[in-house]
Amino acid sequence: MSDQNTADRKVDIRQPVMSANDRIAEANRDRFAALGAYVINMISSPGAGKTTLLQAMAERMADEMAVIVGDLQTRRDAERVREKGVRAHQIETGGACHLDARAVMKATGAMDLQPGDCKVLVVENVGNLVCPASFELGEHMKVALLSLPEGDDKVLKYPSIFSRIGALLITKTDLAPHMDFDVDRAIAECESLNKDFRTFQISARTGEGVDAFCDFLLAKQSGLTA
Ligand SMILES: Nc1nc2c(ncn2[C@@H]2O[C@H](COP(=O)(O)OP(=O)(O)OP(=O)(O)O)[C@@H](O)[C@H]2O)c(=O)[nH]1
Ligand SMILES: [Mg+2]
Repeated sequence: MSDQNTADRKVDIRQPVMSANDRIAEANRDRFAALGAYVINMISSPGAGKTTLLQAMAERMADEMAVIVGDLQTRRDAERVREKGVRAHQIETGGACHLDARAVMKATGAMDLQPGDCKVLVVENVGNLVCPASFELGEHMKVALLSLPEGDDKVLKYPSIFSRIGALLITKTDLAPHMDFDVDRAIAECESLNKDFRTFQISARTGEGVDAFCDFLLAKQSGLTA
């Protein structure tokens, strides 16, 4: 079979699947608006420090936040967040490498969140820099973490997520003396993809940048009702 014939026979099944997801994401958006919560979709490679940052955020705003966390298996991350006094729901995807809008809809139902229960709802996505970028959950903003041990060259290697984010969190900054991560390079490469994002340099270990990020999210939530 010629290449041309093979190309003619390809069926693009991605489009309808994405549309179904987008429809549910739209319903989530309505739900989040009714709750009055600012919702972020937190995305990074495995181990960049998402859950540790949520634990550090809980020290500042436990009563103002709620968390939905996705992993392939185990309830460990939700337990870690709950130990800090934050309402948290774990989604075990059973193998899927990303969360989709339906899973988040079911999770918000299971949590029975009511208007005013939280100002900020964080969805910690499955650790993966690729697949979560393509699935809208109904969030207000995608936030990506890039930790120093991963290297400063990752933004252009994984452009789909970094072109869609509203905040870039450069994490584990306490490790800077041991790493040759060029922060300016990572930011400049992100600016080449995306003209509208804020950068935060964060160490959940020392607390650097955590207050600033919490304040940023709370200001976003205030803006919802302003
Ligand atoms: N030095 C240092 N280590 C950190 C920091 N934040 C997280 N870590 C460590 O990094 C490892 C992974 O952190 P997690 O918070 O579990 O990362 P995650 O992104 O939630 O991981 P997944 O949910 O598995 O994708 C843990 O051993 C943390 O203690 C930080 O600010 N500084
Ligand atoms: Mg985690």
